[in-house]
Amino acid sequence: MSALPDTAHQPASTAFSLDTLRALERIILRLSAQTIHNANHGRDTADGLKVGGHQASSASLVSIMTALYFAVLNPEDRVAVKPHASPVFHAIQYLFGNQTLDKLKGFRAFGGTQSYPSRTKDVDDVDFSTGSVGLGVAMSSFAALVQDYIHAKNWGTAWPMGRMVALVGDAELDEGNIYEALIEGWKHGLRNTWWVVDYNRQSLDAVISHLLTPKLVSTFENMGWAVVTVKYGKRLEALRKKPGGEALRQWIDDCDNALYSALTFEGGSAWRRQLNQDLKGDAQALELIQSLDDADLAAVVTDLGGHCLETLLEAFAAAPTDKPVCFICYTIKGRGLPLAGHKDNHAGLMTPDQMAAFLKAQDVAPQEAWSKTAGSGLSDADLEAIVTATPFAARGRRRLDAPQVEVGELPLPTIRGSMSTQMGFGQILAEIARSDRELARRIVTTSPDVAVSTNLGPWVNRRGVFSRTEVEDIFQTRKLMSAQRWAMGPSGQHIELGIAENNLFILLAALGLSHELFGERLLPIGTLYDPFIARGLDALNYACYQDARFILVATPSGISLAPEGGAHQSIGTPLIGMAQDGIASFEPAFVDELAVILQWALEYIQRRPKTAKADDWLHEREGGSVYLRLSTRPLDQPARILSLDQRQNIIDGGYWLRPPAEGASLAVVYQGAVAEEAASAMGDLLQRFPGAGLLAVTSADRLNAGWKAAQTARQHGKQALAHVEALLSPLDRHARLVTVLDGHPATLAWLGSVHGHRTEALGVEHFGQSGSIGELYSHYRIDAAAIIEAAFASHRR
Ligand SMILES: Cc1ncc(C[n+]2csc(CCOP(=O)(O)OP(=O)(O)O)c2C)c(N)n1
Ligand SMILES: [Mg+2]
Repeated sequence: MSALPDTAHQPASTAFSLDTLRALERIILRLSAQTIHNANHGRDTADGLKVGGHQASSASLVSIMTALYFAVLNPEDRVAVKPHASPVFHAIQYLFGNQTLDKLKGFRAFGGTQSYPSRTKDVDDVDFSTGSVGLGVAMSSFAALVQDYIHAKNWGTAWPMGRMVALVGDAELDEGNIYEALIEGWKHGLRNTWWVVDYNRQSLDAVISHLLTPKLVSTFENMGWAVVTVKYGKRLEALRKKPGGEALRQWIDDCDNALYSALTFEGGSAWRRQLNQDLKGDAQALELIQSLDDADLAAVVTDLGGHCLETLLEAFAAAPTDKPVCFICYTIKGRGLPLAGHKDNHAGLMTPDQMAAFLKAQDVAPQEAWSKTAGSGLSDADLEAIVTATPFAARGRRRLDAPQVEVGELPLPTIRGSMSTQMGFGQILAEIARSDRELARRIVTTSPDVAVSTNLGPWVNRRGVFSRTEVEDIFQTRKLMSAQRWAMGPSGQHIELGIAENNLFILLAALGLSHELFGERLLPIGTLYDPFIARGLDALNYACYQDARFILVATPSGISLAPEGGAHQSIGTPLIGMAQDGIASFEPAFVDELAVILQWALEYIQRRPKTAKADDWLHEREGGSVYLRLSTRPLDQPARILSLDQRQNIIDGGYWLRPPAEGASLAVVYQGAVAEEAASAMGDLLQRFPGAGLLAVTSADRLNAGWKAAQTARQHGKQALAHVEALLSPLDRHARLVTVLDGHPATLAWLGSVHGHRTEALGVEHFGQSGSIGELYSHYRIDAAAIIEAAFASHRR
């Protein structure tokens, strides 16, 4: 067994007094409420749309975030902030000096702070983007796994191990992807992960059932987590010790969440009425209630652990370090605001009158609403000293980087005879695995239980499966015949996941940000079946939104998997590949094309954003992720050596397999596995349409993007010619196009708009039937006969 790397450091401990932290808490609550208030009442929005923002959800997390950022977190800790607490995060960043007042004033406006923390669009120190609830939570645990991966390789020594933290809304825990991540985390011995639940027992629509709590606790414990319940604050604890206090505490424990919320909203006199009535048999309790005035009574019965800095600090400091920890922190949604406790407060906004009263109560003059210190008792110099002494703020903005790994020429397998792109992919990766290059060391593969069936087997055999501890392959040790050698250990370079595509994409997001989070470059390659992209689509979008960099290999695809069955056929994925921002999609037909694309992709995923200025909210993307739609259908491989020009054309999205004569009246355009049908139809069509061309499209996405870019440039008065415009230029003005692919016909149908060529678009619109390739291609009309018929039909129009 190899030595385990250290776990994350103990929570930071600052010398700040509780009074100082309380002062910060006041400031942060006010700034977050003011940010939202200003966006809704202080700006002219012109279009009449509500701006929104979540004052109550933000207030709910203020104490927890104050404690964490000013007293607990270290710079190496990374945080996924509950999306609708974005204003709290930005207020803290503003105090740290990482955020400008202008951008706070521009909350939810063009170029301002984002509605939900964004790595790419916010200029301050966002660790993980959030927005689609549940995904940021899972991201924290996969980031912890990636951190373990890096340290198991003895990399990352310049940056200490940190704790991956998620600030979780309690209703967010309804998202299924969280439980997929919990199970996967358990399998991988997850650690260095904290999920801090903002347990306000309110969702967007309603107050939730209190019966959920024990279920949550047992679920987490069952998955190997420690659960720390932070229920009562110090004032409530102190009250308990007084005569009658225990009865009062018991009443609170038994109180229905909805009633507790309603009373919190109503305030002191309502509490008194209710308690006097419910505890009327208990003289001591009644006396205790009597001894408190309305304000004190309301304050003490709502003194929940999630708002008591002292209790929070103790809980964070005492948390176990050998396992992941879930803190269930009882909170009040809207705490400290007139919205507190109301069941409809999710999107509730303070009125201008309420805001004015709130500022007044905070001892803040209207013109001081944006002040960093007003009403807190702290001076500017105090604040400066506090920020300087805050461990988390010590290293400024924590966006790391890592050198790019040289890709060079990929070692290639012998490509001859008949081969599918999926087979080719496996063999190319196997060649890389055999090489002793840095490139091979930095590649990490992952798959949701389809490593073998997507042809990752040879790579895994050579490079091993990752596990923090050595696990022998019993079949291997017992010398039982098996094609797979699945020895597991810290040096392994394949992370095997259970069947959960959400987890695949979130792990790819974490692996693909490793250089920025942990200062170590990884080249992640994830494989799955093409139709199941849809299962994890939101998580894929999430990964792209954060500009994580990875290669996605999706195979088998389309109806070309034939007998494998209708339920596994994919139609819409080429359109997903085109429409998804941040990922360039390709569908090569031949293995030599695939090799060119893969080599380019390994470089493309490492490109840095063009401008890395501090206020670069436009985040001009350079490079991105890559999606390869591959096939299990074997095709005869062309015997050729690709020229530099051809290689470039393959990357740009297409090339003439048979160039058209000048003024040709027909072009057949194909993408992917139907290359054979297109070529065969071409043979027949040439007799009727001499000079017709055969265009191989390797990336409809890149062709389309290039066309759009050229159009935009021309709209700006610049000169531009897109690759697709140049490709189609030899054709006659009245030429016809027949496009064909094993996927939705709209993928290529737009080609007719480039120069105004009439187009017959063949493709697959319906699915669900198993069969042989011949039967299915004929049934769905993507075979040679259909191409020929379309060519003739188009000329009759
Ligand atoms: C995937 C997804 N579905 C729906 C939403 C809309 N939404 C935003 S917050 C929220 C409820 C959040 O409740 P909770 O997590 O308890 O947070 P709280 O505001 O109570 O702190 C919903 C449904 C979303 N952001 N993401
Ligand atoms: Mg909630």
